[in-house]
Amino acid sequence: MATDFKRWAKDRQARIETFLESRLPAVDHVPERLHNAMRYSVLGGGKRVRPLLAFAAGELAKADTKRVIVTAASVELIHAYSLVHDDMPCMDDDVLRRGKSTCHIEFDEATALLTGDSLQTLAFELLAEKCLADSPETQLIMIAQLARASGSRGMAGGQAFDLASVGKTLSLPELEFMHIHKTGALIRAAVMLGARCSNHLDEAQLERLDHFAKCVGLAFQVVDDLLDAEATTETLGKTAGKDADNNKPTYVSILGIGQARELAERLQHDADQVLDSFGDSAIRLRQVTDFIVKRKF
Ligand code: GRG
Repeated sequence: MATDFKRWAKDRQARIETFLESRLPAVDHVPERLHNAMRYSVLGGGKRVRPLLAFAAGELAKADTKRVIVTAASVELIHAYSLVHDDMPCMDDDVLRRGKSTCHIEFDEATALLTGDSLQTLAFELLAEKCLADSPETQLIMIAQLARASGSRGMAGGQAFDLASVGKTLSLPELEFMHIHKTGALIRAAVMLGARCSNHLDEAQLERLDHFAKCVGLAFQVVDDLLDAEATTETLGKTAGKDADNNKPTYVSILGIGQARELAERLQHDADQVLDSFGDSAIRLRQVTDFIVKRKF
């Protein structure tokens, strides 16, 4: 089964890469430097966790794969934009991402800013393409869901909370609030958008899926904190140990390694339990969750 998942994930990662490759503007289109930076920041790296979740949710909902690819790519473009901006000197000020120089180091700050902006708008250009759902109304819901997940009541809001919390002591509920927004909102959008590519699931099922996605979003962040504390820069492809260096509150700083690991496992258990009612059709979602919790990078 593990090999089967590896093959499935590799296939979906390759498909998303090919699709993104085909939709990112070519480097010989003006402005060449910006297009080059966009392709540099998106292609050839990253685990593609959000697209994998969208594919897995799409399979649960028996959605047309062609629709899911476009939808998954739109979520990945938002993610890539957030990484480019997060790495800039005005935010996390990092030099390494996905095993190579960050965008503002490879290009320059202004180009990095425009790269993030352009990836964000390209995401919505894709999500507005014809017939990604069974009805235009559902597709509008999907567009609104991605917008909300990315903005001040989602990822950008979580980032603002994060920037304001450096050097402070946060309670566990405050830390959870921050991560539900900063990381969780986009992970939740990936799952829900993948599922909405068909109208196979009813509202009660969508609600259960949303609950699942919330658990996975938090589990993702707990593991991210553990990896920041335990893994090396070489394995991660980004600077390790930054949270402690920057005096950032994390699950590890609040709970310690052991309890943070237990929390990740408990969240995986909760996520799996929510999927019980879907039976075998949720197998890929279970496997992607397992990958998220057990990953080493
Ligand atoms: C700049 C609006 C704005 C938001 C930034 C997501 C984010 C908010 C910042 C990224 C900083 C960070 C390390 C967050 C922790 C979780 C996270 C998003 C890790 C990176 O995601 P992965 O592991 O990365 O999925 P890959 O490279 O595999 O795609």
